[in-house]
Amino acid sequence: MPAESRQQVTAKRATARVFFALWPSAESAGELGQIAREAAARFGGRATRPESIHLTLAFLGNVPEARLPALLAVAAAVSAEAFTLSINRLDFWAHNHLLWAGCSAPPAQLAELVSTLCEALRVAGFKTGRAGGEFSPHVSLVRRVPAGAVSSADCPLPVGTLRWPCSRFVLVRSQLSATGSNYRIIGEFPLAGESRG
Ligand code: 2AM
Repeated sequence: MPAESRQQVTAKRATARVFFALWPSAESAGELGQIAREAAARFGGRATRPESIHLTLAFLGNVPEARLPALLAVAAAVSAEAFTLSINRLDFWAHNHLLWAGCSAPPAQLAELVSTLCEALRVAGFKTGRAGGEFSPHVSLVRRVPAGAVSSADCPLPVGTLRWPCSRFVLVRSQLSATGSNYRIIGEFPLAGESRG
């Protein structure tokens, strides 16, 4: 095969691992990162670095790079309201050894954003999420917590309620490496109005 057409074939096959997320301010990420470090020191496992802390709205997995402009256009056309998350609890999923933070009462606007975004993606031919899985809003703080290390799940956040104003959502590209995932924001999309909640 001539070198040029081999390059063209490679370019066509290139994919990007991507997901849509809410990204915290540096301040909120710092506070959640501190909680993650303390929990990892206590229970074991790997704390999420502050710069990687996020809440996933829709996970797409590997998408052809050639489809990224279409993906950005779908998200740019989504109209949804701004809101504020009140992160106030820690919980643990034994099946994937994940300690996470969440809200006891997620705002209705969060579910609306996710359903509007996922429907727009579906119409545009993009597949999202875990097969058959419900959307469970969570912020992953410690991965690979050893089995049996966490005895009581669902406790209040040690710092009380953390307010996370959400006035935009983002498209993130994930690069897997030996030390974990590196994330890069490749698109930002505003939410309408003031972040309330
Ligand atoms: P997790 O934190 O619960 O592992 C980047 O990997 C982000 O996408 C993470 O927030 C991760 O969730 C989420 N993610 C990874 N694979 C996923 C899948 N198959 N379905 C839904 N979300 C996924």
